[in-house]
Amino acid sequence: MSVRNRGHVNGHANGSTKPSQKTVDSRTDPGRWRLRNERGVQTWHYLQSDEEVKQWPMTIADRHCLGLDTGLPQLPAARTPLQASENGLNYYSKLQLEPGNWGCEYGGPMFLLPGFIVTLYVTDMPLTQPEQTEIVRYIFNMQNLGSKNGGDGGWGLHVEGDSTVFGTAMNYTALRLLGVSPDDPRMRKARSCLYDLGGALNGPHWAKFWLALLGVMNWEVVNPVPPELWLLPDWTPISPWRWWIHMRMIFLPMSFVWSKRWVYPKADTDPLIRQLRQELFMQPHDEIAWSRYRNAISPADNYNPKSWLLNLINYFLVLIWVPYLRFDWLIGRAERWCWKLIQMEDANSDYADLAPVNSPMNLLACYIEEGPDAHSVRRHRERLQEFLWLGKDGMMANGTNGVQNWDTAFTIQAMFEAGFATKPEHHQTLLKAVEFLEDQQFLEHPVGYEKSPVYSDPPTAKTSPEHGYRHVRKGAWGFSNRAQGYTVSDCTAEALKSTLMLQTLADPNDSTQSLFPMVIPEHRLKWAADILLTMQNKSGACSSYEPTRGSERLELLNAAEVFGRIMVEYDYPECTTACVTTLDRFRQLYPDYRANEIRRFIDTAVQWIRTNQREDGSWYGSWGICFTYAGMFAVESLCTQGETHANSEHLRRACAFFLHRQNEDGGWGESYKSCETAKWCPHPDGSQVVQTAWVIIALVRAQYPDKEPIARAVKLLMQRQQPKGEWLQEGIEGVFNKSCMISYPNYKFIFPIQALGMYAKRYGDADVE
Ligand code: LAN
Repeated sequence: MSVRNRGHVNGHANGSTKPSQKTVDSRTDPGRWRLRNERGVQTWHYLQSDEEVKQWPMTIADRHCLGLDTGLPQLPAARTPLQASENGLNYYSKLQLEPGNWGCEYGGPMFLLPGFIVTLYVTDMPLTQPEQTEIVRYIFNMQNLGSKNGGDGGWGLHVEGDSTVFGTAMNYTALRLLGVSPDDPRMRKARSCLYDLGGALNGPHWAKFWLALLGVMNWEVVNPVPPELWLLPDWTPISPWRWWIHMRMIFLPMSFVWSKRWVYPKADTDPLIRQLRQELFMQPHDEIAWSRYRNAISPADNYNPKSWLLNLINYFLVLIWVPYLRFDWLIGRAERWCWKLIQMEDANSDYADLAPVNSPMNLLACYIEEGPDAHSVRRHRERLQEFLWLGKDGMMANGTNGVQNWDTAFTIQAMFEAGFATKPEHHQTLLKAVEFLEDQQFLEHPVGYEKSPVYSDPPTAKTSPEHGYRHVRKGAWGFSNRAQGYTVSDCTAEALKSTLMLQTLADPNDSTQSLFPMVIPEHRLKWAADILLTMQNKSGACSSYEPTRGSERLELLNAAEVFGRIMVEYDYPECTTACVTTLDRFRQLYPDYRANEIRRFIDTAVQWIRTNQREDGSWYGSWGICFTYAGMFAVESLCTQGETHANSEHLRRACAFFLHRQNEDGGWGESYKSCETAKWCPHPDGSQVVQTAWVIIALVRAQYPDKEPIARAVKLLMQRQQPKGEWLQEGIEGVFNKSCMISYPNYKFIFPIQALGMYAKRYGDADVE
């Protein structure tokens, strides 16, 4: 997509503040939006002319995503679980996208769009008018108004959360930068909410960072982000390469921008910025003693208060390090090394970058270093487009540049587990899905790995500055697509597992023949197994992107305030299970390949799953809400070892945990508060389709001896099914960093389809009353 022909409307980026009524309170014609999907690179386009509309017809998936009538037929009502599963699949399979994958919005976090808008504003790179209109619509739709979260007019950290300064100050700013008038009644309400929370000065670190570079705050209010940390020798326990990848990859461009104290050059003359300086604070802007507010934060934002140690370090940095010891040569060296690492990150991901926080920050770093016309800046701008997603409520920033690999792998598994993989009518769908995965596997390691001193084949988890401290990736899959370039342990595992499921399936009519071709050849399956073998922690468990590189004590340096457990990689039952169950399947196919290592991996990982179980029989989930999600995974791990309810104390406890929490209507419903508090919290709306499906899958796998409670849960799924086979969106499904929720809208198809099919397979497909 070309930057040049992006319509420049509203004039916001050149300082004009005139709000255009076109942006505010209007919406675009939904019938003109199309999702383009080029080998998993997904972008939304607004068609200008009728001719274009004719040339590029809307797909069923487009309509589904936008909440329009899909035109799909009503299906004969399901009488049995398998029929219900099939009806669900009938609807859901129509949402498969051209390259073979599934996609959907991936919203939830409310701090992503504002970062985009601020970055595009200060770099003079406006969005098109239709995009602006839809973003404004989205942000307003997510405002806490009416019955939504107390209706105080603010925004939370995520769409279901109570208002915070972070959410409110940043989304308010984004709306203003998009041309919304401060006199709009919803903006007045937002300001009053912001003032009730103490104004923008009570925002967390990241809010202060964005508002400082926009020129609305002064850099003195931002706690230090010294790039010098990157110069520490690798052996130091606090070196950034040891941190969780998201934290270090955000710290990187943030420290670069902080070091330069870069401010939007037109800030002082831009009337809009001058207005924001009045609107966001409770005191006159000129009178604010900025440095006094470095640590000011509203209780609503302060999920994870800064430690005494971090506060001490910040005082040292502000009072001694920065004024007296931060010599120019040191600053120069630190900035140069950071810039090098930023370039490596850009090269490794073709400017997509790890996630939608570091992506706009890296864009800004390139803009500062190389100027507005640089290739790096243009390419960043193009790739930023992949994060923008149009849903029925407007345009949001997705949490990643899509959910392509993840949802596709789970869809294959659901179809396989439900028994559809051998049915000729579903063959094409599955073949296309696995062909998509084939196309998305990484075939090369990160730039520099092969020439680095830690190179080996098969690879290890060893890392070095020569390849930007990245984890190996040849043979791996990421969460979204190949173009993003980041190995994730469980994404690799789930993709490999689903491929193995299909590629080892015998033709039911001729068991000497396999039903699917070897879409992914043997050597590449082995590369993927090699990757999984690099993923294990000393504990036996697996983490998300890399094995743990630093001590949990690094959490003392968690400066973000709004998130918990972010500084290092942790042990996760979800990721561990994905790796264990996949390697178990892999060794059945290739029993001689690295057999001892795989056996040891599986034994220690499953042992970790056992010890990670809580007294009450549950496991805490970090990526889905919450105990129902993690429980489903952990149970699967134990089942691969031949454990069942009959022979395993662990599984008996796991089942008991679930059964004690089953609702009257037969389902399960767990609130996101479980993630925040690490204690079971029932969902305020009662049973949820997705969580009910997770528990059914766990109970069926564990061979829970009493069919009755499972049958009641199955009945709930069937009752909630709509006439066309779909299920409606309920509460948010996913989480990260304990406090931020994120949506997985395809889960309401994937897991009920799987649960109903698995139930029918095990207990028979009798009519459900
Ligand atoms: C994701 C999305 C997918 C998720 C799973 C694969 C489900 C998980 O099992 C492993 C971790 C992973 C890959 C994951 C990590 C953190 C992400 C990237 C996200 C939750 C999506 C958005 C989030 C990212 C950190 C958002 C940016 C915000 C920050 C606080 C850095």
